[in-house]
Amino acid sequence: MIDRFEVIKGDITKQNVDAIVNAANTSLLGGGGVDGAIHRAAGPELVMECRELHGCKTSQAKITKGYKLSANWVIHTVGPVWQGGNKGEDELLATCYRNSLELAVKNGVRTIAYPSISTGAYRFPVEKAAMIAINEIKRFLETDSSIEKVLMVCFDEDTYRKYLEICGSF
Ligand code: AR6
Repeated sequence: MIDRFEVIKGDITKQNVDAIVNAANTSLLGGGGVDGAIHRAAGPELVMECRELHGCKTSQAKITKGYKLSANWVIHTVGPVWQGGNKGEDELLATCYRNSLELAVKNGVRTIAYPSISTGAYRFPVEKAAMIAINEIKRFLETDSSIEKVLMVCFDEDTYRKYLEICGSF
């Protein structure tokens, strides 16, 4: 199972995988951070398809094509905004990972890359988010045999180190 999950440092838009996950907002119409980078790399057709989806609730996931990306699919999920930890943030974040993985499997995705959902503009503490992300992905891989590879793509050094550290402790 361990070889089916890997933490790397890099740019998610450059990954050669079947699907990349977007840390979107409820409008699904784009934004800053990884969302902005994915929309820029995919081209304007992505937002056109997103408009047809009429938004997405926090912790839910929706799928579109990848357009100019090397990935065939973009799975958009909306992480929780960190509000101190007593507003169900942990469970909402865990549900993002579960829902996006389920949607991936339904669409025949075998390789998938994740950004660190909610730890940028949404201010979720990175160590806590890493625990939740890695726990959910590993639990999913234990019961699923169709996903061949899950990459956790960390953009900055600090996030990368924290995910590596948490991954090593599992
Ligand atoms: N590849 C991988 N990770 C990236 C990239 C990239 N190209 N660019 C940034 N990151 P954020 P959130 C990292 O703020 O906290 C948007 O405006 C970034 O360093 O993108 O879920 C949406 O529209 C951080 O570690 O997402 C929403 O409004 C991680 O991705 C809101 O931000 C997540 O940071 C969502 O906030």
